[in-house]
Amino acid sequence: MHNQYVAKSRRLRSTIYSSRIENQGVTSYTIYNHMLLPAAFQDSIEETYNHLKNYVQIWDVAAERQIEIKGKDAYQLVQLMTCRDLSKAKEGKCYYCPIIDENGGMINDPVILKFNQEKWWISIADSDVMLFAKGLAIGKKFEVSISEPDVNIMAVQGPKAFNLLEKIFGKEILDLKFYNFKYFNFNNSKHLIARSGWSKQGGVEIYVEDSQSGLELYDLFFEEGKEFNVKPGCPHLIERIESGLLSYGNDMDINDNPLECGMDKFVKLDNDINFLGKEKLIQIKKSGIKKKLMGVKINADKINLRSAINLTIDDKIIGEIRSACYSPTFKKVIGIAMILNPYFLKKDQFNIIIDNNLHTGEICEIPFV
Ligand code: THG
Repeated sequence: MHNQYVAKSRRLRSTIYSSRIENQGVTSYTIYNHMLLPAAFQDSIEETYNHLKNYVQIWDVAAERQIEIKGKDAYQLVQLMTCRDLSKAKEGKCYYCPIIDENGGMINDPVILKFNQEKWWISIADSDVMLFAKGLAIGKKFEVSISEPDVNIMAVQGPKAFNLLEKIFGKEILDLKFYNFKYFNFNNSKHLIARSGWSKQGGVEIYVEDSQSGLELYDLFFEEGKEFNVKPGCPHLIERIESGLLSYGNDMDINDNPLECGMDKFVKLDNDINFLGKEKLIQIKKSGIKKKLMGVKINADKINLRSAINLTIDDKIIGEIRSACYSPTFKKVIGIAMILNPYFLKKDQFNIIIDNNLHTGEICEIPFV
């Protein structure tokens, strides 16, 4: 088998960090929001897994693009798109929110930042939320402006993240609470920093608006981080599956609703907020969901998913596995699977064929650890 290359172009946007991570040995990219998102560096997947769980990594996650909603009707538009109740959202806080269509189908699962009632950022997963937002705003004649500002997020993730951050931003950074954000000074520039990130190893995300200052900060992290064994990294397949962080387009898409995705705590149906698909979700909740995202553990030592694989019991399909990896912690393959009713209620053994070989597995809860 040969490796294929993705031909870069203006359409597959580079980030402000691309030339740096290419010097630092990035070996593969995926495309996310029409932008390069690093997927691997030279070390093996198990080496980078151990490194992320013990030290600190700097990630180019600029592909987590911001959709800015500004203006008199900004709150109304943001609330119209999500089933999470944002009516009492606080300034300076982040909210993980399902964005859904008129059928309750998942459009995206962004982190939403509230600056104030008239300014929000939607930090999107991989789908064109700006177009969806523009369509709704035009149809509803909302007084808003919708844009994608050139914000390039750099994540600092890992158990040593705050040792490194404290060296640069001082003790004040230690007071930042989970899913809160604040501006911090660096040289003569201000950077929005949120305590968040697509791993469960701790850390922050820096929403870089001043790219020159952001690149100076990037370089300084590697200089000051030597004593903490800092390395460049990227969202990690094994760590994110073990932690139960969902990946839009892989684990769920427009054919799945947030109740099927286990997002019940982000679905508000019993007050008077107004969002698309509310009636539909009320109906679905009443009649009960027909499938649900669950964890699976498979007695195998290798898997490389490119598309979903069916899971069966006595040759009957009980669901499909949508993301998977070999877990060094569980010493078997683990994955995220959409399991049909009633099988998600029972934890029966199932069969799966991987590369023409039959394996057995079991259904479990998410997160795994
Ligand atoms: N950070 C930022 N933007 C993002 C992501 C991010 N945009 C794209 C993508 N990731 C969106 N998807 C997710 C999926 C899971 C989480 C965040 C974004 C996540 N969930 C936490 C959890 O499940 O514990 C927290 C949820 C909560 O309790 O509020 O972190 O990573 N800026």
